[in-house]
Amino acid sequence: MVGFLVLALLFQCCAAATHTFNFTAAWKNVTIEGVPQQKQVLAFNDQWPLPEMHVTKGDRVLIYLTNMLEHPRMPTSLHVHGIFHNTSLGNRLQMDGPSMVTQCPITHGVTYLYNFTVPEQVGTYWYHAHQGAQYGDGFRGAFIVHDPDVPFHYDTEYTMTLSDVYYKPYYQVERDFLSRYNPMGNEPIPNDFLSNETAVPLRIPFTPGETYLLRFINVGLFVSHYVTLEDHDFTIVEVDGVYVKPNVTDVLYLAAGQRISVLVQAKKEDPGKNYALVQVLDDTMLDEVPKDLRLRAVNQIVYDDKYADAEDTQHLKRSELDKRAANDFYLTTLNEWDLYEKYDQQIVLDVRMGSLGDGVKYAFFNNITYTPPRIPILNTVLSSGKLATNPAIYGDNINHFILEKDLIYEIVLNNYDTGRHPFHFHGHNFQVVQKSQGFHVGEDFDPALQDEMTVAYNESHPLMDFPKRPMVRDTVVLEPNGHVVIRFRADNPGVWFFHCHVDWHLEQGLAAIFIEDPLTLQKREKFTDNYKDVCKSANMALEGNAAGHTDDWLNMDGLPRQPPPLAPGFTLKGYLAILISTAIGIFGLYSITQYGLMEVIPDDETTYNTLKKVLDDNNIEY
Ligand SMILES: *[C@@H]1O[C@H](CO)[C@@H](O)[C@H](O)[C@H]1NC(C)=O
Ligand SMILES: *[C@@H]1O[C@H](CO)[C@@H](O)[C@H](O)[C@H]1NC(C)=O
Ligand SMILES: *[C@@H]1O[C@H](CO)[C@@H](O)[C@H](O)[C@H]1NC(C)=O
Ligand SMILES: *[C@@H]1O[C@H](CO)[C@@H](O)[C@H](O)[C@H]1NC(C)=O
Ligand SMILES: *[C@@H]1O[C@H](CO)[C@@H](O)[C@H](O)[C@H]1NC(C)=O
Ligand SMILES: *[C@@H]1O[C@H](CO)[C@@H](O)[C@H](O)[C@H]1NC(C)=O
Ligand SMILES: *[C@@H]1O[C@H](CO)[C@@H](O)[C@H](O)[C@H]1NC(C)=O
Ligand SMILES: *[C@@H]1O[C@H](CO)[C@@H](O)[C@H](O)[C@H]1NC(C)=O
Ligand SMILES: [Cu+2]
Repeated sequence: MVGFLVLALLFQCCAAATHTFNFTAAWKNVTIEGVPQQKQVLAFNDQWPLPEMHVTKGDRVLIYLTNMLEHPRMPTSLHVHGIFHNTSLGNRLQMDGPSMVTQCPITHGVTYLYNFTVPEQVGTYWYHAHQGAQYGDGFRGAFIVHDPDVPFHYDTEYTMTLSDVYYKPYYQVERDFLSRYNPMGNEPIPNDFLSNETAVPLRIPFTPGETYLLRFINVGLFVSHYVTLEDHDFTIVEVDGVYVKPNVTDVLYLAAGQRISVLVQAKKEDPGKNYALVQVLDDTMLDEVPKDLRLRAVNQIVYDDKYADAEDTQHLKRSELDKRAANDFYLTTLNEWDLYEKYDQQIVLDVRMGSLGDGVKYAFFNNITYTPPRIPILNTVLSSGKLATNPAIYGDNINHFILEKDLIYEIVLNNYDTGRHPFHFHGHNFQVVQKSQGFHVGEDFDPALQDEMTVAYNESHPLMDFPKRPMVRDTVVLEPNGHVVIRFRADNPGVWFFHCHVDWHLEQGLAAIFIEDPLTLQKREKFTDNYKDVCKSANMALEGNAAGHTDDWLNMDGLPRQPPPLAPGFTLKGYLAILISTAIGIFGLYSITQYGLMEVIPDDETTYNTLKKVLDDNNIEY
């Protein structure tokens, strides 16, 4: 037995390859096929789209990332979505990537090395910037972990990314979004969407008789996508890096961050035509659907270039797509991971949207909007000794929970909001043990009625039977006014981000932090010199509490906190009224002198446009 183990270890050591990627990130203006204007993207080594990364289970990955963003300069970081960085297996948490959580932001001219192995995972992942909503501007790509023992057969594989696209740089879109001139918090409407980073139909060659593995990844910032394929079946075999019992369907639904891999059996003989692989935008997520917004892409499964392009003859309606889309709750993992029958601790997270005193619309878990601390949370964990288990040293604005080693946790997510929220957990997969449908999907709503409209989880009256072998994944959709209940074992010491993968909502603060078994983490995790240099360049201390203090660990002076609430009795309507009367004042002025306007309008043309939109949307004449 021991001999066998040694052999196995030897085999692992020598068979594992090292993949080195050396990337310099910089802005670049590119022409995306089908997009009518140049788009500024984040390129690697002057190339965009970014490369797919392919590795094999057990391999070491070295990604050198150098920040050369200029005009504007801004920090960056890179996260490989779904990878566990399991410290029990020799990995390091400081390679996970979310800025201000497990690392300091990489500032201009600085290089950070992401150095990790993938000892226990296979399947479809992706990498993206984890700094603000930066990945929306193209800092994203597929990360595939090949399995030497893949449990199904295929001849050829294709990866296909799905995303939304904004023509303006993300930071401009975000500035208008998180603004008091957008008091309803309407999410920015994308200009278009992309299939594998282009806005023209993809052409995917098929050979009769072959079996294809198609890996779909939603790498977008916001909107979910449906995918259908004319006259062929999808057999789902993998979801978020987890093998599932083959499940045949003809409609897939992918929210931001999610992956689904399917097998497709090509026709046995040349069918004499091509077929439509249709991608449909989930427009119920948009507050308003502009008439000129494209909602469908008809990609081509090409048996022969000489055949005419296939059309979307089915043209499935939204209701039909919803009815037919595979429901992940009813999938079963291939390795039949039994339900955690009981939990040790329950954490309830109520999702709400609301305005704070600055007039901006925020997102909350239990009325707290995630506000990054002064120094990365990992720095606080590693420098605080025994105090690391004391929640007080992390401040009161990051929605943190200290988890105990090996306990089973249940997280209940109740959605007091009409939006869809794909929640992603770093460092873990979780069991999805309850998942309600959406309520009032796409309806107009009165925020005051959210509580009555919401079907929160009632533990003494669950909506559905608990599955014996629940679905396991790393990103799950919380439906409008519904709930989701997930369970996991705290078997991966770390500081794990839990957040909505609609990045606009993350920017509004829809995030929590799970600080898992920090004392064990302290024993395993040592900062590399490179990590320390990155913090030094970012002018951030390696030690201290959330506010950066080391003298008094409970002193929170200078801690970044959410803005104060709206003054009592000061309703959103009231706020809007003041805003509008101010606007009318300004626009009155506008009719007098255009120069005057330029001086009075605080910001710039953008503000002018958003104000105009507020007025127009409310049918206010000016
Ligand atoms: C990465 O590329 C840069 C620019 O070509 C080079 O200066 C640097 O030495 C490379 N780093 C590694 C680790 O290969
Ligand atoms: C891209 O184009 C915009 C608008 O013309 C310009 O402001 C920006 O500097 C350009 N960026 C790069 C990297 O060339
Ligand atoms: C990557 O990490 C491993 C494990 O800690 C270490 O042995 C190796 O030297 C690191 N590689 C580089 C290039 O720093
Ligand atoms: C998408 O683009 C990548 C290259 O970036 C390519 O390897 C892949 O095959 C493309 N997928 C499809 C479906 O065309
Ligand atoms: C396939 O998925 C559907 C839900 O989309 C579910 O009802 C069915 O039981 C699943 N079948 C298998 C074999 O997993
Ligand atoms: C959050 O705010 C809502 C609405 O103001 C209130 O009903 C609820 O009790 C608060 N929840 C918590 C956990 O404080
Ligand atoms: C939860 O379900 C129990 C049992 O059906 C019921 O008595 C109780 O009123 C429900 N609670 C809420 C808040 O709906
Ligand atoms: C991390 O590795 C340990 C040891 O193999 C294992 O028990 C644990 O389940 C792993 N955690 C995760 C999240 O994979
Ligand atoms: Cu969300």
